[in-house]
Amino acid sequence: MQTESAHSQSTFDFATYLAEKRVLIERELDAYLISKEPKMLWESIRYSVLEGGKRLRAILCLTTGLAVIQEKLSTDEVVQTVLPCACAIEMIHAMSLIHDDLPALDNDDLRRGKPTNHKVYGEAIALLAGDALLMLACETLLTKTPKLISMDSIATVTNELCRATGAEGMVGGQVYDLEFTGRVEQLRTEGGIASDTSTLELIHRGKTGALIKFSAWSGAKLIGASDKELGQINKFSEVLGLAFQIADDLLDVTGDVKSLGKTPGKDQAANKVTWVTLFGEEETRSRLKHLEAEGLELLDNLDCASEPATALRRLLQYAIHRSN
Ligand code: GRG
Repeated sequence: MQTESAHSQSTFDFATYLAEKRVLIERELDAYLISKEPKMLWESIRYSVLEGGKRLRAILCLTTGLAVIQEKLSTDEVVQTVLPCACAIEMIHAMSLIHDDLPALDNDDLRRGKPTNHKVYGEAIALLAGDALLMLACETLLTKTPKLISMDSIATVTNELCRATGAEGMVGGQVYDLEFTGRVEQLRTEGGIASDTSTLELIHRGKTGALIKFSAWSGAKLIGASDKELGQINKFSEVLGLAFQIADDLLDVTGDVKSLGKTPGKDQAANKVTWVTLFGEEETRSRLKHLEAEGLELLDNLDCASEPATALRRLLQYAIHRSN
């Protein structure tokens, strides 16, 4: 195991790292999603995929790919190998936001500082754009991943993407979220399942955690990480995914519409089960602090290249301390 040097931490320019990776990802997404017929469908797809977003999941995927120590590929070759997968992840993420914002679910008018997809294109097109993106993500991973990666490995990664997105992952988590909505008071007073936070973790692991875990795992897997390395990355990304969602819950009460780009206070208004609605702000902040320490410790024990190790540290801290 290699502990990252203080020197590489202090000289690492995280803002530039994020900006450069975002440009790469957005350029690639733009090329994959060239507008065709029917025009309205493609406009709707491009609106939600290309206009805004932190690209955290895609950057995580590229970073774990770069973190794998191997001799065969240059940095650029690693990035080109993992980029289709990173873009597929952004497609799945964008579709989940489109569907999440629909009146049948969260009924939001604002996303990334702009009207939500269904407000611009109507509910039917928004629904269909999401459906198309699901399939486009699989197609991208299967057809754009460079041929130097075996079809077996690509199939394994595609299968995991399907699992992370479907009933065992994001969709399942969203259903738990719906099931517990409106039951904050009941869970608070009855304790039971909520008293050991397992309700929250059940929701978060699926709704948000599964795609974040996949993002970290897939980058490393495509570059040939060992089972041991993948196990370590999985442990780290479980902490990251949970911390990311808890920070999101906190932002719902502390953020403002301008920096969030969406309407704050919606969790409380909808009586959603979140860390903040169940345990309050102070307890939520304390949980985040613990998760940050746990995540950083896991990274200390990760055997990986020095700059990506620093990037992973900063990604964890960014996920926790972000303002949007
Ligand atoms: C997958 C078929 C299928 C349906 C989706 C709607 C739904 C089922 C799941 C909801 C998933 C969801 C929207 C979870 C919330 C995750 C979350 C905190 C999103 C915000 O992510 P950021 O902050 O967004 O990374 P940006 O805008 O930066 O990309």
